[in-house]
Amino acid sequence: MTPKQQHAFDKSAFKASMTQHLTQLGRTPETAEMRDWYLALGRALAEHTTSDLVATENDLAIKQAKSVNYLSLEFLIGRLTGNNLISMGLYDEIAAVVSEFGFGLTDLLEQERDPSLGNGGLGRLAACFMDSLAAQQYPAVGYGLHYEYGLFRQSFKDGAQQEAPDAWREPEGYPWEVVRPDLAQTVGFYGHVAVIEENGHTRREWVPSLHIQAMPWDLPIVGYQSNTVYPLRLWEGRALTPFALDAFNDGDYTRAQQAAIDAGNLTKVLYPNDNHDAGKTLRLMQQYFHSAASVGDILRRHLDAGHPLAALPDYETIQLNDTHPTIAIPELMRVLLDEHHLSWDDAWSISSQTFAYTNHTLLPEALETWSESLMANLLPRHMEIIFEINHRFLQDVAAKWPGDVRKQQVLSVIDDQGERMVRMANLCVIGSYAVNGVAALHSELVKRDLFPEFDALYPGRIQNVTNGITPRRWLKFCNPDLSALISEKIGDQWPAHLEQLEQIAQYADDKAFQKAFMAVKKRNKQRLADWVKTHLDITLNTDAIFDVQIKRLHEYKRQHLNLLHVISLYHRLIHEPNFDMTPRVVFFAAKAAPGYALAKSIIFAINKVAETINNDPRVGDKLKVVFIPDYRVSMAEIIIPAADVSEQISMAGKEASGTGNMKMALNGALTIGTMDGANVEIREEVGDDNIYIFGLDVEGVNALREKGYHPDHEYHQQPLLKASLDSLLDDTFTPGHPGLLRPVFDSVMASGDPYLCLADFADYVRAHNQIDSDYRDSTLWAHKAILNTALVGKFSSDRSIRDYVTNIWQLKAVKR
Ligand code: OAK
Repeated sequence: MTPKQQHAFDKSAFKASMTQHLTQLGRTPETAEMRDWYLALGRALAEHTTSDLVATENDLAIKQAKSVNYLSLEFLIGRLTGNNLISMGLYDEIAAVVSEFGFGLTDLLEQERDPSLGNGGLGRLAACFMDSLAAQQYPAVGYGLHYEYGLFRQSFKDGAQQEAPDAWREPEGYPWEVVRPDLAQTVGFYGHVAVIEENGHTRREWVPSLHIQAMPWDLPIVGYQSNTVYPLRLWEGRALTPFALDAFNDGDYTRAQQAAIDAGNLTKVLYPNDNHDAGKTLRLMQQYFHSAASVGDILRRHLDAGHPLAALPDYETIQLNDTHPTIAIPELMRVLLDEHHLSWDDAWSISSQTFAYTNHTLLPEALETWSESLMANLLPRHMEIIFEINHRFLQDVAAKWPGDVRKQQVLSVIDDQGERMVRMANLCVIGSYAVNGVAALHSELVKRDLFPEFDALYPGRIQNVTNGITPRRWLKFCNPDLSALISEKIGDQWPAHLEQLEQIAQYADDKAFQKAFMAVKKRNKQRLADWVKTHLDITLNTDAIFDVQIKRLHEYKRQHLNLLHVISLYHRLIHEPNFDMTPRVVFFAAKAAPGYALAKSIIFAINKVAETINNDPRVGDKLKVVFIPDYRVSMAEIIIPAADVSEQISMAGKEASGTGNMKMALNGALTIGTMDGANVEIREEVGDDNIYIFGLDVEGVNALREKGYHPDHEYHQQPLLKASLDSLLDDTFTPGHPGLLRPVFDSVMASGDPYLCLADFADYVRAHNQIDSDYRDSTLWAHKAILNTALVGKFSSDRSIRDYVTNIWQLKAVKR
């Protein structure tokens, strides 16, 4: 318990509360199982966070302050119990309570299912940002969706990915969430626009033909060592009436329940696409539902606090996490125009000073567009408003560049080459007071390649905020031994001031510290090896290099380049009698979107290669390949502290930032990476000697494309590459079934190798050889690993949030 906290921890009261919650679950301490104890613990703790949440919400100082509203279709929060215990400063106290009941706290925490309410980077970033907002007490509300099923659970059948639904909530409900029926909203869809004549004026009003209730569920975001608790407010779709009474009375039970079935489907499941736009109607319905409910709640809070509408930008800012919540812009305009009867200019002035937009990708296939006819049907009034925004905007463009039709075409919200489409990113840039990329390089490319005309039209609007990660979850909680070692040296304030880690650098050559640091790494590797033994029955050598690539499976992230390196090592072990290598375990963990065929082929190939290598007695324990199924936050918490090498090998220009790169460096892993995303800034921080950079940079990629790239030249010129690729065609890895891995071969040969794996292969192998030799010098390696932990303080999400606060949001902290 920290001095900052108001209430002292009352152990016997807490034990009584847990027992009481067991009773509510229909159990006694004698009959309760581990899961019941976990639920009782969560519920007993949630009593405290809920009361702090309500107190924070009603705090007058917060109502009078400016807040950020973080709108995101994804919040990949991970398990809450352990993390909240850390933030509440109750970890040790609760461990003692739980042990008096006869359990270990870590075992109990293992009972929690991850709330996997996101796909990958963008969703996890939103979770880190909520943690940092609360830690630094910048007033904030997170708005998301209450998916009944999160990201699918992954398993493998004969090496191929299988998907199963992720029912993250226990039948008894998730212990940390609180439903807030008093704050429910109603959201309309479809219908028509009525033209109303009123004392000589005409006005337009949307008459939806379908209404769905948005029921908010609040999850507590607990400030580190404070009693500030902000809500992560997740909207659930519900029918306004449970059934149609007329149909019910007619005996047509199916029709009677249709509304409930439709409403329940709205937030049934998270779309499993990462960096890819699928364009499904139900997805647009989710987006609008999320935006409308959130905008409604923001306005309610603003007006309830007694502030005038015109002052909205002084009290509320709305951050759009990529373009997924863009429809909030025309929604706010609609409410201001049609419900509050503001003039266009007044409404636009408010709206365009309220929204800000973060871009998370340059990949063309991820840039959202919606068919104009689909949108006009689902949201007729919003489509009118978008036309009006665009009409006025194109007048500005014409004024700036008279007669320049091309500028009009690329900047317009409507793409009219082919089926007319609404470009959500253009709408975002036009409707926001700030736009940002997520790493220095990425932000430059947003300006130079994605939005050069917007950058010319609105100088200064496009900015950079480099991503970050929360040090509470990604060091203090997941790596308790390293945390204790650090605190011994520099005190225990670093989780809130990560730049203090720099003081560790002075111990990089201290023999005793090196020994302690590497002993921690070894224990973390053992913990992972034990997990692998238990769950996958593979025995690992913890003296081997633990070489880790964990992230969504995507062609641009180049897991198949890593695979080619693995195959090349295998090839050399088998065919070069004098080849020696430092023992290595190569870990992969990755989910592929269910509809992404090549990504699934790469997973299958990795599994087949792993099977062959792991069972080949000629390899011994020199090389093992482990694909950890069902990658998720709680798995990352075990893998990251155990990593020696962090694979960040995307083709330059494609990975906006990456955040796994930051997590592994913080935990003392060395990066092998391209000059892409935040790798560039990690290198700046840790120095060239403590990172392994390889491959083409953005200029190199562009130059090669200019010149003409021929992957078959690489294939014919590099014997090791050729041999590695050829083994994908024969039956080396699929005995008796040659050709099963051809899709991976074809992706780099027949399909032209769009992400230049073969062009970067030789330099990648060179960098890995350097790692192999450096790792043998354990003093050298310890030195480099320590410096990684010491020098990546910049990548705390606390710093990212301060950048947003100072350069974009203009908030003041409210200390409670
Ligand atoms: C997901 C869906 C659509 C567009 C982007 C994403 C996404 O997850 N992008 C990722 O965002 C992370 C957080 O900013 C970055 O670190 C990753 O590089 C980027 O791919």
